[in-house]
Amino acid sequence: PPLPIAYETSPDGPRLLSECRSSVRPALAAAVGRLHPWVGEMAAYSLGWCEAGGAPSDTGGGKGLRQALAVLGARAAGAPRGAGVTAAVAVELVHTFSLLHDDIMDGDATRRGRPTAWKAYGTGAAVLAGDALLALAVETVAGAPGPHVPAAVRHLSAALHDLVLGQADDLLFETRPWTGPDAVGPGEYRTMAERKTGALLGCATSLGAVLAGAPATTVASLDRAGRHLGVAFQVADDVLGVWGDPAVTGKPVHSDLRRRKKTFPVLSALGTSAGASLGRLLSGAEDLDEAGARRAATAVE
Ligand code: GRG
Repeated sequence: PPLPIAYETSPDGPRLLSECRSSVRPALAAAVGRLHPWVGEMAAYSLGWCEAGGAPSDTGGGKGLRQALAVLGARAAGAPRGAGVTAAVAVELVHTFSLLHDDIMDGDATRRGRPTAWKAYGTGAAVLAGDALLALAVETVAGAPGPHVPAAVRHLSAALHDLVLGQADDLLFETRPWTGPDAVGPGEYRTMAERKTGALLGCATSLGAVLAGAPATTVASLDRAGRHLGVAFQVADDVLGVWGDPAVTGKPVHSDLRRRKKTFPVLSALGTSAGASLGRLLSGAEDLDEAGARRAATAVE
């Protein structure tokens, strides 16, 4: 059925992202400014606002997709501008926290073309910075004006639980075999992606509507749209992890294959007639060398 919300399209996605990022930046900077200076520096570093050591710089940070979805989702629901900005700040803080902790869990050395926070500041410090960002996100929603704040805090918390579940699914996938009855299936992959990536995108599109007291059907529609987008986004990310140009992705060529990650293209290929030989190639614990990764990429293709 038609959704009870307005929608807008733009021929210029990057411009829209940049406009939304600029409109959220003062509120995001004010929130980060409330952190302990040392922790705040790590947060600012992770957001691309300074160098390690604190010297100001602007490396651009991330694309700002979640911020833009929050601003536009709130606008689509007819929420006041402030509700969209609050939602954008909260989801960007959660996103930054999740990347900080994810980079530690994965042992990744670079993010957005720079050393990851744990590489620049040490693991303990980066865990702490992530913790502070998560607390700040909840505080941002809890401190918003209006009678719908408790519902918004619950909405954000539900998304955080899904994020944890998605990350848990992803980690547990690593312990599962490549082939046979215990292998990871496409349905499980979808659930994982919807939680790990979709939950926060769904929260982004819908949190401003919750803060503004929009009808439950509007909130559910916006949330569902964000979740679908999250699954599509994760699949696209996985495709880039196999075939992406390192100059664009910032990751080494075949990085996900070399690390034997159970991503969408790989799991799909395992279900085909070439699956058994691909499964044999991927079975093992060590990272694949470049020749092995190239053979795996050909098999996946
Ligand atoms: C909520 C307590 C709690 C834990 C979270 C660490 C973790 C548990 C979950 C990790 C979730 C995660 C890192 C998902 C990956 C999502 C993803 C594809 C991120 C990349 O997003 P982009 O491309 O990044 O929008 P930029 O750099 O543009 O911001």
